[in-house]
Amino acid sequence: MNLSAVKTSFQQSSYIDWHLNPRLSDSPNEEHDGEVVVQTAPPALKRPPLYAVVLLNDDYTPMDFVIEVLQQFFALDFDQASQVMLTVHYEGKGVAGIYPRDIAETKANQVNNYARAQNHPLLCQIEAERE
Ligand code: TYC
Repeated sequence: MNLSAVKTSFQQSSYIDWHLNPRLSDSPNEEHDGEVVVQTAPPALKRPPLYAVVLLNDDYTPMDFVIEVLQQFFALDFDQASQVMLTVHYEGKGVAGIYPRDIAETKANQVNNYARAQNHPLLCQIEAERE
């Protein structure tokens, strides 16, 4: 069987997928010899709403531990982590990172669980970002 015979038998088989069919068109309302032509709509994509993962200050969690957490769970380098830790220490709270909801919730839970496991009162919460 040569290539064109293979193509013909493929087109005649039920394996051909409708969106691969060369009769389908990108331009709207086209008619080809009375055949109905289907146009696929572009997918409507929206950015997911974002949430800030926020660390809260307390009087007992060691500064070194907060810096370690920020490096470990939020991929900050030492200088960035120190900045965020000091913002929390002096202003009461600070943003560790901004993510879609599921990721923000997971990170906040991981931090809270890790802090509890190490017997520190450090608290992490998520806050919806303004659109
Ligand atoms: N205030 C703490 C201290 O003086 C340090 C600290 C920083 C605690 C940030 C929590 O999220 C925090 N040891």
